[in-house]
Amino acid sequence: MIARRKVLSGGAVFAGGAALLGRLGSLFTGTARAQSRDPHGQHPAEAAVEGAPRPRPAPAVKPSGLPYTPVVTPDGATLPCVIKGGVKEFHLVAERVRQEFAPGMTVNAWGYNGRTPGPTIEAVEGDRVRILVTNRLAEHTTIHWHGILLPNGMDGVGGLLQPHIKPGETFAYEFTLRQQGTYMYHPHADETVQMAMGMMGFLVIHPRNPKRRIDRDFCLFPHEWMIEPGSSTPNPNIMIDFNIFTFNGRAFPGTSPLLMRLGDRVRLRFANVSMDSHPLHIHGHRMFVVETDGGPIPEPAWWPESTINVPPGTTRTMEFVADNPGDWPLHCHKTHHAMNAMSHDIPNVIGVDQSRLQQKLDEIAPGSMAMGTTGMAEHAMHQHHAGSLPNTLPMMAGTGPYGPIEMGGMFTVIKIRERLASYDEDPGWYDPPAGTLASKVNA
Ligand SMILES: [Cu+2]
Repeated sequence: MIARRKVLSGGAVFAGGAALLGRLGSLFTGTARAQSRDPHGQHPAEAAVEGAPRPRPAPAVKPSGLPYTPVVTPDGATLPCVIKGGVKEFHLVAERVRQEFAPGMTVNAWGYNGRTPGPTIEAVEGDRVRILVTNRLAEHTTIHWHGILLPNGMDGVGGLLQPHIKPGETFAYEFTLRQQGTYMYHPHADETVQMAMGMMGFLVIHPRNPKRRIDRDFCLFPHEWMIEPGSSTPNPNIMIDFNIFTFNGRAFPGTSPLLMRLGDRVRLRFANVSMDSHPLHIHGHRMFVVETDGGPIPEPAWWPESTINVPPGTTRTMEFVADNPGDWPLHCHKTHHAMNAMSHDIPNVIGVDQSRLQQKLDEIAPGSMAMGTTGMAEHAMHQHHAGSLPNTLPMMAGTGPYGPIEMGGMFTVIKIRERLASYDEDPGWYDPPAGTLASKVNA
């Protein structure tokens, strides 16, 4: 029964839950892309620490003199700035974007500077920042600086606090960053549509006097979309029934792995402007909640978790020590959020004898298969029967060293290695030491 997914309900579903494999859309067995698109890959500060022995002491200032480790937005980018008269000036351009969520699916989204989420703005506590916002959308917009303590007139609420930024106009926002932590920017004009279409981004403020060293600092923006299979434009009118889930505008197996060296102290920053909470789960480690969008949490009050819920309209910052080598999943624990195109209004055939249905199918539609009697794993087994339905992603995707991974959506892999040539070079799959791999026994 492939019909669990709306992708197949568009004509390919048979009563009882069988579907034509030949109609399966955009199936593929590819693994996560081998190459990270880490925008800081060539950053001198990162290069300076390569080859350093692990674990290392934790000096607050890096050898390069940079007082912080630059954030990495996997599959995304960091917004450059120019310094004018002591003010860090950034330029955001609100615009429509065409973005590939994974091979086989490209989306007509809205975002900033050619991507969704928009590029990460990175600054230091105490900085004076000026952010120019040019509107290249066909309707007006504004930007709200979520969580930032600033003058009322810079808060970006269209109509209430400022005139809207009309198409073609540029507005300047300017304020001093009096805090540190993980914040975000998003429109406060036609909010439902503009955020559902992908308009959001991180605003990261590093502490002026960091208390501890961070080796890897990642920003991941979970988001959810309703994009009818075969179409390309997200439907902003949906409130609960989303079918595509992304980290930084990529859906597994399109998400780039997060690479770390054994012993790295890692920060993961999450932000959420979607309609749902996302309980983000890490394997093989525990992480501590160290910040919310209200600011840093005093260290004695940090609490350990393996799953941290990120409710709508919040940020959460976690830290952990990558002390366990391997390939560790990081994913939303709402199971439907760690899959691709799904539907929720199809018959349940688990335990149903479909043998007679299969006979009928063989007569009228040779090559089709009744599936779902024993569960859904068959879907992943038959991913390779790529079909004709364009521009969507299989419910369960990805292939690992031992077979189908059977995941999608908000799913990525943290790769921790004792030796890693570079933070930008995928080391391949983990090779577990002898005696540490679950295996079949005679029982
Ligand atoms: Cu989720």
